[in-house]
Amino acid sequence: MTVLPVILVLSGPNLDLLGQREPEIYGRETLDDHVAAMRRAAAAAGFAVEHQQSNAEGELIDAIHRARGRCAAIVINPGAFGHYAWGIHDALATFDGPVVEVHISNPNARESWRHKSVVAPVATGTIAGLGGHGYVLAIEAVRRLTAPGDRPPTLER
Ligand code: CA2
Repeated sequence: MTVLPVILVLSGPNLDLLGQREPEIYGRETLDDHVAAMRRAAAAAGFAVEHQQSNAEGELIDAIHRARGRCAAIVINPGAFGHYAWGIHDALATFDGPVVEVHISNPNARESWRHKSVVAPVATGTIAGLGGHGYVLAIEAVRRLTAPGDRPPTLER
């Protein structure tokens, strides 16, 4: 049996409510829909997806700790934690593989308190404002970031 490398996908607070409110900002798809799309994209690229949603910062930090040395990459939509949760920043800084930050909306086009990301400084890259498609793009980014000889030029240094 082949064991596929695992991408840990983390979803922060309130993202469990996707599809139920504010569809004009976050779309009509549920979090389960996004995870299913990521699993399909990941399987096609030879990865497995492990997903965890939590409304508690400590649970997300624990999940990042468990990923160290075990998961190939982390894709994280930290939700509102992304704007102030330095514990998540510090945990991600201890992770050796690529970290892709995803936001469904474009926080930079919204209220000023959403303009700061404490995850961005420890992320390999950020995808924002592209709706749910950003999640699938994040899987493609992980594929490229983990493929020898297929890394974006800015990371070849
Ligand atoms: O655009 C994103 O993905 C966000 O990470 C979503 C967060 C927000 O605080 C960030 O600034 C940007 C909020 C997620 C809340 O999700 C809801 C889902 C359904 C209804 C209401 C909120």
